[in-house]
Amino acid sequence: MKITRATTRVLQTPADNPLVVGLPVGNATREFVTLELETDQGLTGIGLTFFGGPLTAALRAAVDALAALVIGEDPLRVEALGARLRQAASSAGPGGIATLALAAVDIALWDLKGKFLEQPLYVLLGGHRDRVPTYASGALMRPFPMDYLVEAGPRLVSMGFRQMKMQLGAEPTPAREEERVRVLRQAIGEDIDLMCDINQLWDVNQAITIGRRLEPYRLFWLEDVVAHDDYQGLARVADALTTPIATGEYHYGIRPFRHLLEARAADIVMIDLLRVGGITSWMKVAGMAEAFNVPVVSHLLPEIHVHLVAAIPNGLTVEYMPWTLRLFEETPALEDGQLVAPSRPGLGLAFDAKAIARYQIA
Ligand code: SMN
Ligand code: MG
Repeated sequence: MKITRATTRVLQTPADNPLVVGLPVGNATREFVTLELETDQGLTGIGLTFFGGPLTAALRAAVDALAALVIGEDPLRVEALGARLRQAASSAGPGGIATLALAAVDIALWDLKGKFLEQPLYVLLGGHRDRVPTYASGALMRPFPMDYLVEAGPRLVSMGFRQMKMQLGAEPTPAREEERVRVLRQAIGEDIDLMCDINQLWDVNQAITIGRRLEPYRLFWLEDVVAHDDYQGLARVADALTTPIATGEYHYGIRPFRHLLEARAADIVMIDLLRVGGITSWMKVAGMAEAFNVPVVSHLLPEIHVHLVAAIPNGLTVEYMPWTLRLFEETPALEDGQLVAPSRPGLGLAFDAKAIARYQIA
């Protein structure tokens, strides 16, 4: 099989979240770069990437440039092509746009491999199980008023979620931070897993002080409590608290995860499919974490991550952040608080022509 053509698009959607009900959306937008790799066998692999912000046009140009380097090549040789692209972009890497663009190509190559072998990706990558726990994300954000949390938490439970994530980090005192968790925990009851994301807004002492106050609420994890590359600081917090510390979404490539794990800075490793560089690299980080007895969780893109978390023995849960679901025709079903991996070959996803017609801007 040979790759014959690469097509990219920029899609722009409203920056809403269907899990947020009744709050003003505003006119903010999100942009996604999509990739289609066609082959001489009539199979097309799809990939996508984002995080470009104002650099989305540059990210799209990077995907075009890297995808051009795989034209005429055999898409099944994912490592060979990955090495070639990494080498080609080495002066502009190892992080940033080069890695985000590489991720789109890598995802499309794996989609092609699955389609060629007529196997869903989660089976191809290990097939540990066919469904995984998932948690509602982006619905309980730090700017939202407390009375909204009280109403939104139980609504997520009634939608079928058994796990959900809130954010902290913006309240002026530890007591006010604790109050948000206390009120939400009371609203959702004891049986729901509640995660909490700080997005690097605390320092080590705040994280330990506030983290200790939060222990009675039995959080499932505390995420990115301090700067993502402060491995020693994260390790101090992880040591001081019984609540598991999750981190990893901000790292590019596979190597930082080695330092994270060696420093015992994470009880749970979160891997961002795009920043890590695609499916090939995601699986390597998951294996590294397994060797340290550390579970892994995903960041964004639930429709792709369901395959990866389902494939491996140490997959804990998939972040259900529904930003990208509207770009696809059919997306993984939510059943009993779990996300079901598609049984169609490859990613089991197809870009929705109506969404492309509506959201394409370049
Ligand atoms: C998050 C970070 C960056 C972009 C989107 C979402 C957040 C999460 O930290 O964990 O979902
Ligand atoms: Mg996060």
